[in-house]
Amino acid sequence: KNRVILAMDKYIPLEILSEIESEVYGLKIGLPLVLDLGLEKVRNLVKEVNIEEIIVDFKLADIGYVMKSVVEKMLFADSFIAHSFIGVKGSLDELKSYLDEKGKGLYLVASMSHSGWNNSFLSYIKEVIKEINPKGIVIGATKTDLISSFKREFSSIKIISPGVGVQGANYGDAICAGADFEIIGRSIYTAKDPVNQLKSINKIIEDRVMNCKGRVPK
Ligand code: BMP
Repeated sequence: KNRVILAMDKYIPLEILSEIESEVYGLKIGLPLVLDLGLEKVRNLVKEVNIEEIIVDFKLADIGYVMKSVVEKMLFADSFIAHSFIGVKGSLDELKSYLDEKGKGLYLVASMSHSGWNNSFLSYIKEVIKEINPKGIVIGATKTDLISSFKREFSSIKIISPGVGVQGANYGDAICAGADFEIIGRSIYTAKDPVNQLKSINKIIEDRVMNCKGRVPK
């Protein structure tokens, strides 16, 4: 089972992407990529690849109307990431019902990977997540305890986890703690040979998961 979501914040040529597609679960499209290539080229690139889930990550944080105006231009994706601190009424509620209507998924940011993220809003963020009931949440791989506690509290919500590799978390840590997928960007796309790099990462994760099984919270 593929456990990696490739964070594409920089352009990766189609020849490489087509070798990568069978090795990843998902592709996360970042704002830098869209600003570099333009929307049309991103749309065409996505059309050419065969990857289970295409996630657009602009970390939306706005009123409902504006967030809808963004996602309606990107309905080639399967799902979208938004912040949760923006709250429900007039914002996430409108985005969620729009995405539901279009058959698209929503991920909410629960806790970011960088050291300066302030977890004092965590109980509020949990309230928002409960109310919105998104397809998934984003929790930094650098915070494995939080991953486990969210997994226990929100067992049906998928956890995707960035911060692996360049940002310091070890491959497989987040999954052992209960995450469903690890989001990995620079460690793959800046590698000399991204395809083989990804294959070795997958192997490390697989070995790690074998050894942590049983301890992965259900
Ligand atoms: P990298 O593996 O190159 O560090 O990339 C991590 C990816 O995950 C980036 O696309 C970034 O936007 C995203 N991300 C993160 O690093 N921390 C978070 O808390 C949330 C994120 O979405």
